[in-house]
Amino acid sequence: MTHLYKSIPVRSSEITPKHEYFSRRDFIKATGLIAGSMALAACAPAMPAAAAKPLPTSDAKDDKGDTVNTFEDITNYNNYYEFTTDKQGVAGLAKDFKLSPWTVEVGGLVKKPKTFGIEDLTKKFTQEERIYRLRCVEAWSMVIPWSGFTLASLLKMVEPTSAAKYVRFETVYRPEEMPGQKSPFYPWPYQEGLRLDEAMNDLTFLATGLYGEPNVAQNGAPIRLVVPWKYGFKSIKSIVKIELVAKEPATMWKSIAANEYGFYANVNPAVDHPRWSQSTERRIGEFSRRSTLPFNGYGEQVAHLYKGMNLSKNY
Ligand SMILES: Nc1nc2c(c(=O)[nH]1)N[C@H]1C(S)=C(S)[C@@H](COP(=O)(O)O)O[C@H]1N2
Ligand SMILES: [Mo]
Repeated sequence: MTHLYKSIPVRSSEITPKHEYFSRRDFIKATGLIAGSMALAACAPAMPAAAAKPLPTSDAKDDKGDTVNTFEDITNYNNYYEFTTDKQGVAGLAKDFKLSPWTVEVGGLVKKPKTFGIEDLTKKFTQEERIYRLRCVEAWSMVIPWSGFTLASLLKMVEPTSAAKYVRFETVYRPEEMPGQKSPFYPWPYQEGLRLDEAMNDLTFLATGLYGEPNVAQNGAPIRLVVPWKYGFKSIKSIVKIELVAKEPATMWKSIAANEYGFYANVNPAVDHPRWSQSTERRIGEFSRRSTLPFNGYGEQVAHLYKGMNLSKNY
């Protein structure tokens, strides 16, 4: 059968570095708060309850001094194709997504395979906050305050065997709750992967919380991966399965378009996407574009993982 799969539909406004261009959201902000909330009330889905509470982390900064994005931006501008390809439509469609009961099966090449209930994961592992930049391959970015725990702490518990070289992740498959999964254009379920040393790096995080509260469905609740030095599509949402494997696993976007979305997908301003430049990005909430940093600004922690690899190649 021939591939029906579509590639990421990117509006030219997302990728053209034009200072005159304002997204609808920037425009709402620029025209003021009252007009903004009216416009949102008229056409945006209801906000989750957490938005009504005071948000203690709203002026927190990342390691570069960049302020976190608002809870509203983070939870209303999402890529989550299981629901829809419309970033501003995910929140509404994800409202009734069932977050419990939830289990994560961890197995494959490990000595102690185990299926964890989500409560085990949020209680048995020390939860910490990590403020990370998220750089989407479509050239927009945000700063997001997650909470959760390192993937390394989970992997250590199941004891990978010496044959384990990669980690494979799988998103839940529930087409009755996720209308996008009825689309024949994508090879569901969404799957992703990391090399074992990438998975064990201290930056690699399993997020269960956002803005000091439990995470919300549109951002990948109840548990999602966050790999901040890679393009956002590596950070797979709503995980039900983690498998240690010997060979590089198939990943969703690579299986759709290997020339556009590689397995490694490290943020690299020097390697353009075949259809657009990766040298700059639009930080959601800002008016002008900013330069994209190698490894999304995390090179000190991770560049050593790629010694000897040709980084000018799009892997
Ligand atoms: N299961 C699943 N995970 C996913 C996606 C998706 O469509 N499905 N989109 C990815 C992409 S392209 C990005 S940029 C981030 C967006 O995360 P956010 O909505 O929490 O900002 O999630 C990633 N994880
Ligand atoms: Mo993305």
